[in-house]
Order: sequence, then C-alpha cells, then structure tokens
Amino acid sequence: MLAQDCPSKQDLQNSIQQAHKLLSAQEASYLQSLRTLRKKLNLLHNSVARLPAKAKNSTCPNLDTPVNGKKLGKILFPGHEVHFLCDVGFELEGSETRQCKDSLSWSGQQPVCKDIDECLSSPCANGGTCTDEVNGFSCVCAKGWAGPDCQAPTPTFFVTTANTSPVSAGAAAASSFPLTHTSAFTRPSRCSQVQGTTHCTCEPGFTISGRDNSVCTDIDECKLFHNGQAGRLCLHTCVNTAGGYRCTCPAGYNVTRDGRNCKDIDECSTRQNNCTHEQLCINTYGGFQCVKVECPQIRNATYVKTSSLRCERNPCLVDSRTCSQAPNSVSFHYMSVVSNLSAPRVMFRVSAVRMIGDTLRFALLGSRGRRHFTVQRSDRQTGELLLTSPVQGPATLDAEVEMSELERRELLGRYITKITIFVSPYEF
Ligand SMILES: [Ca+2]
Ligand SMILES: [Ca+2]
Repeated sequence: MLAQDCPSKQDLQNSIQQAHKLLSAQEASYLQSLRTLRKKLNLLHNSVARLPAKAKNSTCPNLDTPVNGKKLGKILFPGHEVHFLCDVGFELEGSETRQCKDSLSWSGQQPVCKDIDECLSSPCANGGTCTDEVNGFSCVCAKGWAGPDCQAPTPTFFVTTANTSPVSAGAAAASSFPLTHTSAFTRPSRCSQVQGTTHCTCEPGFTISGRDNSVCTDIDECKLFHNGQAGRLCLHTCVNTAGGYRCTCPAGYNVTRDGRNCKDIDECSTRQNNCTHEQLCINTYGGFQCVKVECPQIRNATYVKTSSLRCERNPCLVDSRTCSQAPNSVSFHYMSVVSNLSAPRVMFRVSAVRMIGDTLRFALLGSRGRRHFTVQRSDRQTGELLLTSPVQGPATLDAEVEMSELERRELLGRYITKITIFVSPYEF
C-alpha cells in the first residue's frame, strides 16, 4: 500500500523539469518587459535632450477674448487648450477650442462672436416688418395687428374721435363708437411652446378661433344654450356679453340673485305705487293694480263696509221684498296669477261659516271670464270656483260666486263673492 502512495523517481524528475520550464518562461517575459522599459526611457531621454535650454518662456502667445464672448483656460504651455464661448444672442464663428502646439503656435482660427439674426426665421406674423436687435428682434406690425409677434388683432373696442374744437368738446366723448361690431368680442390668445407644440388658451368665456389659434372669440352662451336640455339659461331675455352673458327681466321684475330668474317687485309693500288713499294696492306679477272697493247700489237696500274687502247689508225695513232679496253680503277678492296656468284648477273656495237653513246652493253669476270658470260643490258647505282652461295674459278676469242659503226652499240669504284675477303677461 505504501509503495503505491509514494511517487516514483521518474515522476519526480518530470515534475522538476516542468518547474524549470515555467521559470524559464517567466524569466523571458520579465526580461522582455525590462527591454521595453529601457527603450521608453531612452526615447524620453532623447526628447528631453532636444528641449530648448529656457523652458519657462516656451509658451504660446496670449489669445484675445472675443467681443461678446468668454475665453476659458489661461495656461499657454504646449499641449494645453483654450475654449471660447459667446454671450446669449451671439453665435461663435471660428474655432471653439484651440490647442497650444509644440511649435508654440495655436491650432485653429481665432473665433468671433457674431450677433444672431433673429429675423432670419421671419418671426413677425401677419405682414409685420422685423428688425434684428442684440439678443432679440422687434416687429413693426401691419395695420390691425399688435403684440410682440404681430399675432394679436389690435384690441380696439372703441375709438374716441379727437375733436379740437372747444365748442363741441363736450360732445367728443359721446362720439365714441365701436370700431367694428365684432372687435369687442375677440381677444388675443395666450400661446406657449410645450415640447415643440404650441398651446393656446383664452380668457374664460372665450374660445379659440382663427387660422393660427391666435384669436379668441366670445362664446355666445345665449345661442349655445338657447333650447338646451338643461333648461333655458335665462328665464326671460339672455344678453350676450364679451366673456359672459347676463339675463334681463321685463319692467316690474328684478333679476334674482342667481342671475337667471326674474322676481316680481312688490310695488305695494315698497311704496313704488301711485294708488290713492281710497284705493287698495294689489300686487300683480310684473306690476300692480289700484282698486276701489265699492259697495253695491241697490234700491231699498243699503250697505256698510265692514272691512276693506267686505260690504254687509243693513237690516231691511219690514215688508221690503227688494231689500230682503238683495245680497246679505258682498265680499271682494283679488288674485294675481301668472300666464298660462294649467287647468283645471281650483281658484277659490266659498264656505258658509255657520248654517241656519237646510240647503246651500252655489252658482256662477254673469262674469267677464265666464268661459274660463265653473262652480262646483266640494262638500255640503263649500263651493269651488274652478278654472277650466289656461288663460294667456295679460288679462283681467272677473267671477261672481253666489252662495244661497235656503230653509224648506225659502231663501234665507244670499252671499256674493266677487273675484278678480290679474293674469301676468308672462309665465312668471
Ligand atoms: Ca359671451
Ligand atoms: Ca308686482
């Protein structure tokens, strides 16, 4: 077993021979490196030997800094570089970088900074004339155009004609007139460049228009929402304005706080009426009415006003049939409604406060608005005045509802209610 583990004499001799070969190869490589190093050292030695005796003064000549530019780098020894930059608005012509050569001269050409001609890209739109300036340009715009690039229409809404005559100086302000009808409804757009794309925006209420997106035109909200599904913009009249709109209401109405609806002015409670002391002021939609409540003039019967809206018959003389058949009371009732009220609709109810007799009858007496009304009973003691068809205003309708009380078919009393209905010209 031991004899097998130990290498033979031959094996050992082979191994030693291989180690010798490896050492020889390393030795050869090492010597090669040394030879190369020696060569480089000799070359360096030769070049140093060629250098002039006074190395300190061996520099390239100083370089000028270009007008409207900068020079970077101050070392003027051979092998060193100097760089040149131009100010904004100028472009470099010549060499951007110059190197000091071994011959102590600079490579390349002395650069100059030349003003960039911004007019070359024709920046003045709409026929404007371009003038090149340092780091920019200026445009002289054609008539009707304004702005730095002549892209905006001249914002002329009004032109005041100058009048030098002192006599008519006061009239000069009044002679202002719109230059064109549409100019007040256009504005220049605001454009910006984002990643090479032009984005133009308008003031609220305006929308982009025009070939080059340079003009913002007012949105006509009144036309746009005329019969929109969301409902009308204004209850009454829509007035388009530059950048918006406003609603107006007819006389007798105020525009509500939301700016879209109309609210009737109560002339009666705000003393904006001209009713006399004897008259009653009745507020109506869009106006007011002055009414005078007068008790009926019937022969042999006299009436007394028991309230501003009610007359009651004085007791009759014995055996005066005319008097006893005259209405016991006449009440007045005034109503204000809007035009085109849907029908049928109960407008008024007449009730007996207390019944003495056994029967109540309700009837519609002759009236101006008879064709619009009917009277019906809603319960034993109540009659209703019913509007049967819509009424287009402006209109004033009258109706007289009579309530008769009977006891065994004998008339006990007649009670009349006179109803006046003021219909507005509008549906509000
Ligand atoms: Ca508008
Ligand atoms: Ca009113």
